[in-house]
Amino acid sequence: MDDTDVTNLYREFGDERLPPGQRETTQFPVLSKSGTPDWDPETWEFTVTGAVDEELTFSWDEFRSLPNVTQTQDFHCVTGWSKFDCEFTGVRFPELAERAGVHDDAVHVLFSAMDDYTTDLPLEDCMREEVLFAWGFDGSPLPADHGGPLRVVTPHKYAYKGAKWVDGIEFCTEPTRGYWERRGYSLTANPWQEERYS
Ligand SMILES: Nc1nc2c(c(=O)[nH]1)N[C@H]1C(S)=C(S)[C@@H](COP(=O)(O)O)O[C@H]1N2
Ligand SMILES: [Mo]
Repeated sequence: MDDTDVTNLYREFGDERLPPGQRETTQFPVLSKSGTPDWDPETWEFTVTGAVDEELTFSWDEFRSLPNVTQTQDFHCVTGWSKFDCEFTGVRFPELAERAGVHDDAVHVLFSAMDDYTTDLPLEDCMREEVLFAWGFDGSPLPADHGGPLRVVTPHKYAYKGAKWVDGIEFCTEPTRGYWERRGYSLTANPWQEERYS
């Protein structure tokens, strides 16, 4: 394993790489609340707002020019399947947070997406090397149905914490609730504790 392989992060949370109640699949199923949104690289914008020194806006070209990493990660869906060894390429969450200058009183992050999906996480669960804004999968552009052009991946959480078609993040001084979190899914979503519902 090298430092771009984060598949051993499970050791922080449990004994087994495959979380309890999950089965491994080699497929990559698509789960979306609604259809795959269209996007235009000329008008696409990504915004960083809220409790930051400087609110940021990126065009597609600007976002693609940010420093990026390629990581091998596992992917755990709350509906019970896990896919091992996904290779994602993208921008680390802390990279963006540093550029914006997150205020000391920020505690939570709300991700928003082009299909009006939202999801939320405590800031400390986002400030990790393996939380990526990914535009590449297995050496190719991220497929549109898996969230292309840009999605979040959260290998330490169930995958509903990773917004596909993400186009904005807001740093919040109070906890907030995303689309599935308002509908009964777990706020914390730790797969090794089987935190599926709240
Ligand atoms: N924008 C957006 N992101 C989303 C969703 C969605 O409906 N819209 N579904 C979530 C859920 S419930 C899961 S399990 C994963 C599925 O990702 P996949 O379709 O690439 O397998 O995306 C998550 N991110
Ligand atoms: Mo899901």
